[in-house]
Amino acid sequence: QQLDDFPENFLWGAASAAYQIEGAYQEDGKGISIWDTYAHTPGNTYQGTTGDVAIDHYHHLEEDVALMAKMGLKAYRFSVAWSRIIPDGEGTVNEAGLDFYRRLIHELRKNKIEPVLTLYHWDLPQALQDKYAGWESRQTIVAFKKYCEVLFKAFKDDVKYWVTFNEQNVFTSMGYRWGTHPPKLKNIKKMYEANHIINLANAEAINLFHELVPKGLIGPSFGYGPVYPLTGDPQDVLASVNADDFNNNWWLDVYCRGEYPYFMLKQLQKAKIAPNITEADRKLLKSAKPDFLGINYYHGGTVQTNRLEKQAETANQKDFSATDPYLMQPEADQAQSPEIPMFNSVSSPYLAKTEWGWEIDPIGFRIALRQVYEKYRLPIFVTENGLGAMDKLEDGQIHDSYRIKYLQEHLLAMKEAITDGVEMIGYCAWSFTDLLSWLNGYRKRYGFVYIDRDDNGERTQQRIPKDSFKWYQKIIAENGKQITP
Ligand code: GCO
Repeated sequence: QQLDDFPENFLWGAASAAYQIEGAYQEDGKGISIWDTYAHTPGNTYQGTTGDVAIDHYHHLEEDVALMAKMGLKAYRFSVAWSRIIPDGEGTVNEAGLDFYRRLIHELRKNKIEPVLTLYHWDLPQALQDKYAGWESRQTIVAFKKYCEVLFKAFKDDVKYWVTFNEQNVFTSMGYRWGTHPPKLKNIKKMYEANHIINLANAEAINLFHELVPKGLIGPSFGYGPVYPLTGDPQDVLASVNADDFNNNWWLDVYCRGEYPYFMLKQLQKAKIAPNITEADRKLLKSAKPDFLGINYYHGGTVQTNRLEKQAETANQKDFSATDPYLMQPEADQAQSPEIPMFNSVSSPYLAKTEWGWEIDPIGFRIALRQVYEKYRLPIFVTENGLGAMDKLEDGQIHDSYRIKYLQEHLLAMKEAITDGVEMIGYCAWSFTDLLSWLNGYRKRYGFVYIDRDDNGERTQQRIPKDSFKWYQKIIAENGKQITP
């Protein structure tokens, strides 16, 4: 088919997150976050890597933005570290913390790069965790609202695009279901409760934003993947319907429709693990409407029925990687709550995988964009998509043709989705520079810009544009006209 052009003002961007790049974890009055504490605890991260220094973006701000300008980026998505702004989460505002982001936003604007500000990318101030058990308490909503108000007021004239929560589905599943992120719990009742509290915080932030920043646009970023049944057996299809609720609708329906998905809520209530939802909560959730939906896309998932005889037939397909947060791994829930109807995650027989065992599925990207737009009819901002790989320096360069191929295929799928009719604001590749992977240190790299540092030390922190840098530069310059070579 003849593909439509990208919209004229399409925001070609790249993304990052504070903890993964900034470093300077105790500088200029910053407080400690739950990620500082978690990474400092032996055994929690790959070879004990921490964000203490990360890629030292805090001290390379001008240099990093100059590289973005050189690339021609139209948008840059970053997150603000709450503990720089309010070190204990709820008390005094730290002007020096605000100044850092002021400088960043100023540099971006000067270079005609649209800032896209994420309010929460997982680094909760430790004090709120200690005092209130973090997202298990409604006190944290009060603190979050205050933090948001500070940022809305400070940046309302300079930042148009705002993201509330990054991948609520991922950080709550890792933190409360699998115990691989802070607060390192395996307690699904608490997971659903924390999610409800975060949903309320999300709604409060959106409503406050619309009051204080009427010209801006705000929405959450969700880690979305389509769900495929392994076969056309109605048992597997039913499993995929359950998995879609469990993985996607549970969050997206609340964000976009202001209510929980009906069947799943009933199931959780029966299993006595549903959150405590008051009438006032329902009203609040209904009242908050995001202006766009942020989608982070890496891959979807394939499921089959959890009937035992069916499972035995395909046992060899259950070889998925333990470090993949986008995979449905319902065993933890089943063990704790056998009543909930479930499914089993299996590898797709149709898809190749990355070095990290993540399925490569560009058609799934088109499907994802179509599904989400069909259901919620909100403009979509792709806030993350990219390939994690073990890049190797060769004669001072990175020849990442595999990344170019991956991105090419995904951009083409996105272009097809636009031609299908999906309304899109922009696309932020993950990530601009290499950065600290939460659990994989510097082995797993995503950037257009290589950073000379590794898991054992800081090295030079030199910035080296990869081959993919030039490739993306050209895509942007031509507004995506020639995606295939
Ligand atoms: C990693 C992850 C992250 C995420 C990002 C999610 O390796 O640590 O892949 O980089 O993609 O933080 O928003």
